[in-house]
Amino acid sequence: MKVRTKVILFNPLVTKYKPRIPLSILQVAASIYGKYDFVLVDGNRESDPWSKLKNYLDTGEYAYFGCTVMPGPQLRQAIPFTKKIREEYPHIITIWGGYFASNQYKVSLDSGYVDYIVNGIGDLAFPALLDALENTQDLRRINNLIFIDKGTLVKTHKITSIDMDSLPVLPYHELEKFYPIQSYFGKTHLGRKTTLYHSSFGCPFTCSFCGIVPIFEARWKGSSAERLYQDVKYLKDTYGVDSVEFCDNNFFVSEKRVRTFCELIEQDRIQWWGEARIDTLDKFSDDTLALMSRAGCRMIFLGAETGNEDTLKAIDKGGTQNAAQMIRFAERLGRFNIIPEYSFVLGFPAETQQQVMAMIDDDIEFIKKVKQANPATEIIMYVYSPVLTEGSDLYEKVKASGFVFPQKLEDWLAQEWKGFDLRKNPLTPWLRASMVDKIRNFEVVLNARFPTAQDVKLSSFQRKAISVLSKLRYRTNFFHFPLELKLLQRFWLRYRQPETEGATML
Ligand code: B12
Ligand code: SF4
Repeated sequence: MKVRTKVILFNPLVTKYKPRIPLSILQVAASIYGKYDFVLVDGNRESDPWSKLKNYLDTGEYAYFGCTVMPGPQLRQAIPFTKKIREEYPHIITIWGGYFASNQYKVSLDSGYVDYIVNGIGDLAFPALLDALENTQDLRRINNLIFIDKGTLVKTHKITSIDMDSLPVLPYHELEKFYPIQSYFGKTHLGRKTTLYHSSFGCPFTCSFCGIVPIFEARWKGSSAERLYQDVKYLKDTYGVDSVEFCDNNFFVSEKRVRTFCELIEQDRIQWWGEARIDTLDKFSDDTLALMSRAGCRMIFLGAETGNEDTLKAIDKGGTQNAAQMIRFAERLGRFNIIPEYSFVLGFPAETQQQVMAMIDDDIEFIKKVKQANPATEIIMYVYSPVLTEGSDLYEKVKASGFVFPQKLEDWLAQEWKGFDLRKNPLTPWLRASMVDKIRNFEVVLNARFPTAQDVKLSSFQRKAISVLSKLRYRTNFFHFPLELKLLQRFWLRYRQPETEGATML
């Protein structure tokens, strides 16, 4: 084994609350394990991450800075730190990967301080890139790269799937050299020690609002059920993990894979959560749903998006998802003791302001119907924030409205763009403040009327009290200025928001 030049792998801060295991950089680390020396820096765990990076860089031993960048908060460290590295350590080669980097590659490379983008799957591209740079080989032959060569943007061939079973087990012991690994296994409503696990890339669908589509182009490939089980069992046996969040974009694509996994895990008493589509899951037999429940499936995140049939078509939700099915399925899943977690996207564009507002009102009514069918259904509400999905009708509409993404990388740090990817403050020309207020106020009342089951800190008295207090507002659709609820949520309940802090983790 020849150890060459050292690599820094950086996970910028996402959340200060109970950080999750930084899977993106850990998987990238696995791809060079034994070949290149690396250090892992987790911005979620460092009080002063720049000093940490600087200390490493000052040793003069490092040649590469690899940074994972998803949209939103990670930009606040990814952008200034990468820029500073270029200014203070110009010999360091900077490489970005992750969903922001892949979707917003142009603005990233135009900054002049991001040298290479790994576009989508990084497991083969990253070691190949390092090898090529070390040996001055042709980069154009490496898949999944984007870079600027003599002023021209080069986008190499992109693979959109990979044999997941061929990937090495993640080097958890390497992470432990930098951070106590047990501190990543947080307490959630699923269990005492919950971890994240990622078992597939992509999604077979092409919803036109979704950031997965431009990267994976409707491809999905998962590991085998056997490999999945083996890895979860390893986490249980080695670290005492008792619950898992499967953070795949679409965990339930294959009923056969899910069934086999459930049969294998059934005796292990692991509680778990995953993401699915309603129409896919509705095709699963009662027998499979019952098996999932016995095998520890406690909650499933489902993209409901909207109850409006025209909008479902317009956003290319595809498949066979429809409003009646969503209501029926919420009730059906409840029968198996699995909590449906329905996610809605409100505020899509329409011809007129009245139409936009009418769609928001319809969605509010629809959410109330879902709650009636199964009150245990958890509701997550987002305001639509455009994603660069060139060519889709939706994106054409977005462009026609006058919406433009930031033209300079640093513009993403401007105050007005900070809430954009959190889908809180989407800066879309068709949305008026009154519309965003209505969505947010409804959310406050809804969350008060039905406090989330995911917040294990809330006592039953607190749940009951806030629920009773909001009953009248909810029943009469009076959502204006819910100040009393906001104050209680903030100061008494210290309420968490699953849509920004993650689906289930505390
Ligand atoms: C876990 C997770 C989080 C965690 C934080 C993770 C962390 N880094 O600490 C939490 C829950 C906090 C989170 C928050 C948000 N998230 Co998030 N998150 C995820 C999730 C579910 C898993 C990420 C992961 O670990 N994947 C596993 C790894 C192995 O895969 P990967 O990241 O793709 O990495 C591979 C390649 O991309 C590449 N790569 C990645 N990084 C790098 C770096 C280098 C140097 C190289 C070479 C290669 C490389 O190589 C890797 C191996 O092949 C993804 C969805 C998904 N399935 O990936 C969404 C996802 C990335 N999140 C997303 C978003 C938008 C957010 C938010 C900004 C908004 C929101 N409301 O969800 C918030 C931020 C809120 C806040 N307050 O901070 C979107 C991005 C979509 C887009 N438009 O581009 C995704 C895709 C979810 C989705 N389907 O919409 N998130
Ligand atoms: S089903 Fe979900 S993950 Fe798949 S393309 Fe649609 S929104 Fe994206």
